Amino acid sequence: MDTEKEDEDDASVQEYVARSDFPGGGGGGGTGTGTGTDQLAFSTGDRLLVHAKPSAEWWWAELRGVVGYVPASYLRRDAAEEEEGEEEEISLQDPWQDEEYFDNYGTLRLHLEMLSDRSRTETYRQVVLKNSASLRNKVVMDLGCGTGIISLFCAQLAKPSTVYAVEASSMADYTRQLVKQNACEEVVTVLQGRAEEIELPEQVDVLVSEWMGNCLLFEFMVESVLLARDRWLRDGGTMWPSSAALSLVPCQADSYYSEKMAFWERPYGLDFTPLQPLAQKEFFAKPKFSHLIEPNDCLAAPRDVIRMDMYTLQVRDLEEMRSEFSFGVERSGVFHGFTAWFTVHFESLEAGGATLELDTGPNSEPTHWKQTLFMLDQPVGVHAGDAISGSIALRRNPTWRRHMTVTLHWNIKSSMEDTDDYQVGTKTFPMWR
Ligand code: J7C
Repeated sequence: MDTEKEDEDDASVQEYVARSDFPGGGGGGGTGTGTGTDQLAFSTGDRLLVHAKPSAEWWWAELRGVVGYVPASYLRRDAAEEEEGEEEEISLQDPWQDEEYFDNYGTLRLHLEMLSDRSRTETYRQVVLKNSASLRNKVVMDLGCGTGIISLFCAQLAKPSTVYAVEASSMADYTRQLVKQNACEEVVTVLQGRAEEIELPEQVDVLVSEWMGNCLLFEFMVESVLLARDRWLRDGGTMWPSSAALSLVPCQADSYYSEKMAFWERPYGLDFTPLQPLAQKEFFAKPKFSHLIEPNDCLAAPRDVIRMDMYTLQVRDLEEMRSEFSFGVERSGVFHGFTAWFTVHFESLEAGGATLELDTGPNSEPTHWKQTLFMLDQPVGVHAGDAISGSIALRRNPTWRRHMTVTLHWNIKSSMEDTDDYQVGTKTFPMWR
């Protein structure tokens, strides 16, 4: 026996402790199609042996004799064994990555993208316009105002007493100039700083913000909005948006599947299928966030799976949001994955006034958010009448506070009379850590 080698191996294995639950992606049962990811599930406090660190984000680990990939940021070194420097290095990094985040918003690229999104920007304009009478003499906070467009709409279309335009990035300098250039400085006060840290001389009547990210929650700017609400919104004040919902639908994604997976079947007359497992990892492990689903690719009627009331939602609720779903398949086709998008609602300031909404789904004008596609590892043929049920869980990364994973479980019940066949699967998608 080569003891030397054994010792070497042992030395390279490190014990880590789970900071949080991770549901993994294996699982399954039934006839089992659509599973097959090699992620390892674990619970808070589990001790895992890490054998290899093939990438900064995904490590190869062992728990009770089972091996699989685990997200590195869910693990911490056991305090007793901690190697000098390592844990400290992580703790020195900002879990919010604010420097990078606000640097990005200090350039025009993202502001151009947001302002060019007509349905987004026009919805906020309509909200101000339709409520202009009630906004008279009101105090407004525009959280994360960017170039100040919403604040300028308020000053231009209504007569609020003050709008506090809060922006943490260096764009705030330009926002101040835009306010002046458009003769709104009597009404709009630009405050540069994080909304969590700024001081206002008064409570506000309306807290308006455009905080939504991919798949609604990514970036978790919503946390800043909730903290500002608790500190600065007066009793009985208004939140815009007032509520939000995440919608989900099982879908076909033929051209994406062909482009990334079927491609390897016979390029230039050659069999490249040994590359398919790699393609699955590279293209289907994370969601595709700039997807535009055709209404015809929806295999069932979409459902709202997560609902958020912006008055009652708490920061701790953001740690994990989950729900069950059940879809009746309405058209036969290929079930490639799930597509998600969001809608937000703006209640009227007037009793009985109409609620406005911004819908980023396939039946509305496309927005810069587009939709988010979650590909199964293997497509499954389905028929009209089949049922797809399951659950979705959005879990915030315990270390990196702007990131989350989305775990989907599904169970396909065939409607064919001669079979009681069903297939189940589960998959966890990091977004992006
Ligand atoms: N405080 C101030 N500004 C913020 C904050 C915060 N806590 N979080 C985000 N922003 C700004 C950011 O700099 C950018 O201009 C805009 O809000 C982000 C909009 N992002 C989005 N996904 N709607």
